[in-house]
Amino acid sequence: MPAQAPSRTLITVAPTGAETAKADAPGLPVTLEELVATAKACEAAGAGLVHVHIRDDDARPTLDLGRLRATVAALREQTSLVVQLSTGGAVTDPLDARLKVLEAEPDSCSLTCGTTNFGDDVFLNPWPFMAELYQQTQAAEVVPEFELFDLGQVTSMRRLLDTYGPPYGGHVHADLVMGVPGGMPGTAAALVAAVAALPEGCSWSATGIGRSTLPVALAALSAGGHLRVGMEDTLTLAKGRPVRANEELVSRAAELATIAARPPMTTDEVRALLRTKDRTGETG
Ligand code: KMH
Ligand code: ZN
Repeated sequence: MPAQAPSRTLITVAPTGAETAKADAPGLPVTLEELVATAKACEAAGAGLVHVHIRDDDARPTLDLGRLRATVAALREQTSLVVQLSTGGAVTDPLDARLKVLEAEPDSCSLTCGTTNFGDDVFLNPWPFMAELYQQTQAAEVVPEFELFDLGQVTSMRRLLDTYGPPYGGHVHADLVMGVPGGMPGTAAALVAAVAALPEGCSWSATGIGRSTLPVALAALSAGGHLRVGMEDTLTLAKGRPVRANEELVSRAAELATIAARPPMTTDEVRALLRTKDRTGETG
């Protein structure tokens, strides 16, 4: 069980994801220019970390290494956000392409701790893939964020730590992704159960997909967690009110965190929490 609540809140923005079509959400950032503009606006609104999926010229998800490198470089140049690349990609992405993401040298990467039914699809994360990815994060000095879609995945995260030792930097940070059809529900009860199973000293954030966004954010704040928000997870601000831009979700999260007397962390505070490598001067 993690220790006491932190005094400030890490707000992660996940602006794009791999599942939503631009046609269905016009505010979704799918070009590099849109992504950088979104990242700047979200940083101004209180975000400290950006969780990145990129798209190709037809706005379809891609793991193209050249594009990933250019994205890391542009985000580093134009924002001070911690840059986290998704190694989850899209459900259609092969495992070997997902491993190569680390070659783009992000500050952090996501690392999902188990296979999950994902709506009608399967998000594949077999143990040998997780183990290989984890060891590669250690070698590449990239801080993993353990993505936990279900309670059993907490056990798999602990198995990784027990088998291969601590992550780069020595600090463990997890993110509860709740409310995916096939994963744990986006409820306070599920959140409390997952948090109780986390290792001592571990920091954690939570995000609730779709309708579970607000219940999960409020539960996370009251249980001492950090927040992830963004159009990867949430396309509706309120009933009948689509999200127009990611910064709306970040601003709302920052307000909630401030009401909880745990205002947003600065990007320097996020780096200190996660113990990311100083890559100043690197272009990605
Ligand atoms: N797009 C989902 C299948 C991650 O970024 O690591 C996986 C996902 C998790 O979004
Ligand atoms: Zn993602």
